[in-house]
Amino acid sequence: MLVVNVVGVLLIGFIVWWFWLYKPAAAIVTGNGIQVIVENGVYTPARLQLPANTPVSVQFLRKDKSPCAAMVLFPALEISAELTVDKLVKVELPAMAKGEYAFTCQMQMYRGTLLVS
Ligand SMILES: [Cu+2]
Repeated sequence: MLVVNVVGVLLIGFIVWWFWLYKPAAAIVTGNGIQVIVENGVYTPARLQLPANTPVSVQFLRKDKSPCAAMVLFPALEISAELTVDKLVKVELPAMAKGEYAFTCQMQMYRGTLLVS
């Protein structure tokens, strides 16, 4: 019983760490844009470092067939795009002020962040 509880606590800890605390290094986006793979519940890369006040394009390649991955939303920018499996979908991002902007699937299971600086 104790073992079960310990495993449970570790599992919860891992989930908290994975979904809220873990912050992989940001990929730097240049004028050529960047490609983001949508697979296994994660955007790769999930953190994109962008220059402020500069429009950039992000190409999404969806490899996940589940309907969860079908949309990508940038709520703060009022941008959304439908993603087709195995097809590159280009999303043009406008010039943005400095700050952090989230992008997610429609259920917010896939999560990414734009770091504009
Ligand atoms: Cu989803």
